Amino acid sequence: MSAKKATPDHDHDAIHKPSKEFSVKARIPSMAAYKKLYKESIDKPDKFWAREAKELVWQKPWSKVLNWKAPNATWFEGGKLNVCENCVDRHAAGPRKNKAAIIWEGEPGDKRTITYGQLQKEVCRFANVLVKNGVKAKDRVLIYMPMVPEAAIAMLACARIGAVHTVVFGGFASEAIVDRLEDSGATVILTADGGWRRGKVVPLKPVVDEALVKYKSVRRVIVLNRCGNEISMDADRDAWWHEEVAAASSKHVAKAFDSEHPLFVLYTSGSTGKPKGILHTSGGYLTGTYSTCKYIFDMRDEDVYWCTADVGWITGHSYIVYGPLANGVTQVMYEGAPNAPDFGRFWKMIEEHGVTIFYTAPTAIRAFIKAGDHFPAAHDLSSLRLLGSVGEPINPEAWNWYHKHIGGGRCPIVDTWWQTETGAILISPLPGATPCKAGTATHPFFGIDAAILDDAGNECKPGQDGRLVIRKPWPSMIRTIYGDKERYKKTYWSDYPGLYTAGDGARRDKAGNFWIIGRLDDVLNVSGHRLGTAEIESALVSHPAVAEAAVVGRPDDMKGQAVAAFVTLKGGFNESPELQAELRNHVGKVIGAIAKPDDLHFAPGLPKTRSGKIMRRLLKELVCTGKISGNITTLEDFTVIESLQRKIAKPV
Ligand code: 6R9
Repeated sequence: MSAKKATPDHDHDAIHKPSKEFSVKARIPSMAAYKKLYKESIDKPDKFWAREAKELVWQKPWSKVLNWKAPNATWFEGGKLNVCENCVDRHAAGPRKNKAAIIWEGEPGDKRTITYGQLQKEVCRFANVLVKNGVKAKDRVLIYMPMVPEAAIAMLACARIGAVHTVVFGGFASEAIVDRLEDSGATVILTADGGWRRGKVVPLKPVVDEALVKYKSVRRVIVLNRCGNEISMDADRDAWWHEEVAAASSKHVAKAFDSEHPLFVLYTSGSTGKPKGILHTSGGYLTGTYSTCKYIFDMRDEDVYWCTADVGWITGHSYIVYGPLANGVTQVMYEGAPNAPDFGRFWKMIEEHGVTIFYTAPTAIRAFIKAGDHFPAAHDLSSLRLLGSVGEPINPEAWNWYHKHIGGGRCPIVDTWWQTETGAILISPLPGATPCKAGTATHPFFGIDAAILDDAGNECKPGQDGRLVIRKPWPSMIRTIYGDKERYKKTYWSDYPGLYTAGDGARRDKAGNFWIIGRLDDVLNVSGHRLGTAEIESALVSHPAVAEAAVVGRPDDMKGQAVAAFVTLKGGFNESPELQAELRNHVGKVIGAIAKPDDLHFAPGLPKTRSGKIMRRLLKELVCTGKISGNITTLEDFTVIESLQRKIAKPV
């Protein structure tokens, strides 16, 4: 690297220690307490994880905590549990019966509160519906729904009867459904007529119909009436959710399944090849999501927690459905877009519901910064006590804004690093213990043996870039790529035999903090210098005119790779050759001349996945070939690519 600091200006280097007030009440109140328990969890992982798992309800205890023969792990062998019972019944049977489990808002403003007692009845009814429709343990059920409580109910009902759910984002097109049906062999689909997004109905059932023209093996489609948009129903194949549920009993006995019983398959799209079906199982996954919620979000009975993810993303699985419900917390769930009707929506909801813990993504934070400080300023956000971030490296500009304008300077921010494959958070501050610094996910969670290795497999020195690996198995880890054990081994376990490679580049500082510098496929090599996309993007975003930036490499005869940057501007700033030059120089000042973008394109928007990640591979294709031909089924907004293609053809 040519420079150590991406953004030396402002107070980006400030270290934010947890306040005394937060620490005294926190489960892990100091770094000394973290270090002690971390050491124990690494020296004796069986002891640590057994203690965590014992806080769940097991119908039969395990005989062995871990059976490990890389890359195959069996956690809590011999143990039997029902995941749904742990998330619902055990709360419904106790003092949490009348406590709100889900406080839901639809985008148009409709509201529902579902208590744990009611949730249990709904889940039981739907489990009976699935059974009546011939769904058995291990059968795959595809869920394609909007963010409504029924999406969570559908997932929990599958878990209850041992069926394997595979949730597909409500924003994906029929092609993505066909791919996932073919790969998973699902024969039943749970969907809705449509969902609300940005003031409009996004039709869902018609997309399913389109997919089923190509894929013929689905025998039942159960359709929730959410929006009342016109849809067609196939009398032999399709059934209405409300009619099925009306005829079903609200009593269902939860049978126990093996700890390694498959719980769900969630597809992630790689840059090449067909999407990978990440398989997670029951006992270990639930232990991991339960335990991380308890320590990292410091969840309490009195908390009102809100994670803004979609259930079609792993964050929605682990930190809307399984982790929070296993902890018996009250949570807010929201159907629509953050700017419906305007960018004040989230802050209004936090005020109204008294949200105490808020978990969102850097992409959303950058959109809020662009929209303006007056939106959060118009609301009382004093109920908040803890903030979280996930999905991408959070650039210091966004971190500081989040800390000041949402957290009122008082809330710790947990920058949580993890992946679909890891099932649960692996690297994150603990809010009552860890001194935080903008842009670092800080330290590994208990039981997580994270390291950064060079190409030869040696541990990198502080400041040196390398590959992020995990050296010991953990309970919520991926078990395989569905139907493709070879690809599983090759993708995650072959760079360094026996170690899990995350595919992310990272570096540690002298204090041991982990800094994630982005996907290894995205790292640039400019004249022999490795440059993380995250750093150059951070530097660009630290300029007052820039709302968001994406950086990719393009081949260059002289330098190997040249730096191409795409920049969206904040309101009030205009595209001009002067600003272009100023931004290039700004990167030069912040990082060093080596990182100065060779090309700088102003863009109206950046191509992103529905979960908010910038799709750099599309931008790379664009700067290398002038057009985009790769797979774009996971893209959120297709018009962004069209306008960028026009731009590249005719640069400023
Ligand atoms: C949970 C989730 C995984 C990839 C991961 C990394 C990036 C996620 C991050 C982060 C820096 C963080 N990522 N959290 N990078 N800091 N706090 O996002 O899962 O969709 O599978 O993506 O996201 O590159 O490898 P998934």
